[in-house]
Amino acid sequence: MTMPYSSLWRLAVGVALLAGMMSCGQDQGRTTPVDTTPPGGLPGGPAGSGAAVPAAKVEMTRENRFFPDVLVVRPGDTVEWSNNSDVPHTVTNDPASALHREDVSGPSSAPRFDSGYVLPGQTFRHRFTAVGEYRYACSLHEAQGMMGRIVVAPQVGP
Ligand SMILES: [Cu+2]
Repeated sequence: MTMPYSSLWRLAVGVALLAGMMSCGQDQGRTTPVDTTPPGGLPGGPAGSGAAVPAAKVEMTRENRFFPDVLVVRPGDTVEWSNNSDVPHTVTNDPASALHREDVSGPSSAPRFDSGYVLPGQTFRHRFTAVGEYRYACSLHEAQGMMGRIVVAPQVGP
């Protein structure tokens, strides 16, 4: 009697996949070419539902780079930076903490942010509300060109 069980299992997997595809489809309307969900879904899933689920992710790499270094998001989106290297990095948008104040910028209406040290394996999140361009740097590797940009684009279309 193994046939009924395996058929049921196959059906369950099919339904799960279909549900996953449908939930992705609900997000149409945004043009951001960023899909941070790895194939097969998030192992473990994001902890703490209700907290801002990051709309996009930036990796802090072993090469002392932000990847991607330019990211387009929508107002209200949360971006998560994750340190996937072996050394600390920072996400610095505050000219007071940057090596060169001209390396960082943001809309005048938006408060500046600074992660402080993000240790290997740790993450930092920031929610962007004001439309505009935010330039930031890693204060530890700014001289090596570890800089990035978040562009918060207004919602357009239906
Ligand atoms: Cu760094």
